[in-house]
Amino acid sequence: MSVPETAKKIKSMEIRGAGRIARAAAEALRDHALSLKARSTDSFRQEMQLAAAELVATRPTAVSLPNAVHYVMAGLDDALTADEAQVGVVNRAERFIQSSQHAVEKIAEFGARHIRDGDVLLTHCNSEVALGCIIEAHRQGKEIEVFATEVRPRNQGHITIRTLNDAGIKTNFIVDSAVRSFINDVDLVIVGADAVTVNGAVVNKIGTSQVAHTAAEARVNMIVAAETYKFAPRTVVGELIRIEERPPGEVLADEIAKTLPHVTVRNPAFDVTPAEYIDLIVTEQGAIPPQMAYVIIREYLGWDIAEFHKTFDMHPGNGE
Ligand code: RUB
Repeated sequence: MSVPETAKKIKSMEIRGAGRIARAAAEALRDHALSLKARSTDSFRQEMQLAAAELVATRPTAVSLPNAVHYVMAGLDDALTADEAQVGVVNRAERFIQSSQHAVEKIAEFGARHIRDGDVLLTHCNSEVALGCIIEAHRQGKEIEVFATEVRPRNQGHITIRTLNDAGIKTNFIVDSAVRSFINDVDLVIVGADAVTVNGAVVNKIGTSQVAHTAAEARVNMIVAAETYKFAPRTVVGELIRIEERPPGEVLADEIAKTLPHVTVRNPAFDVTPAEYIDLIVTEQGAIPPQMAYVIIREYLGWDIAEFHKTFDMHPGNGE
């Protein structure tokens, strides 16, 4: 798919969910690299940088997107000819897509081990990796039941219940505000992530932090399923995750809003759950307590920190 087409689909949320967005961006960069007839390395690099910028600008919160783009664009490093640059980008894009798919499978395997026979689970939003864990536990023959929230305003819960239904998993569909009413029936909360910061806070769909707070108060464990490329390297140097605020019309019809001049509709798409509400983050490298997020950033995303060190002329980290 072309870069503008992919960017449009990410913006309109036809392509959504942090992992899928990252893979779609890698695919678009690969296809763009293959379509370019650049005469020089410089013009190839420029064209690729424009494409990368267009993709990164689509949605601001899921850090998997800049992480994927950064990984693929590193294929341009050290390329002496346009052909070498093209091969570098295409190879890296393929590698990213494959390792992302592998990560989703590994997390399902690891995450399923935290789900016991007879467990009642609760999930919020529509996370490919969180659902992967649930479906794997079911596939292993564990008798499980799920509470899935509606996820206002975009109703991602509808996608979740269809997936769970198709897998033959007993599911209860509830409105977001019913979480507290059912939390005492729940054994484990499992959600995905758009970003994990250096202090182990998890950025995920709006409402996740309310679910987490409710679970903590009821002494129900909460785990987060997140590939290592959801961890945000730049939070090490103080950069904050930008929370996307989407159009008010998603929450309240414009015709109604027009009649309420004193009312402002706020529509943040994500929120931040502090580390203390999270028991474990399950990555494809294994499960970690959220407080160990720095180790993942250091080990697997060191390239980004190394770049900052270069910028500030400091001693580089152990990145590629
Ligand atoms: C999706 C969302 C998901 C994470 C993780 O928000 O918050 O929980 O992206 O998903 P949106 P995955 O619908 O606004 O993109 O595990 O599939 O990467």
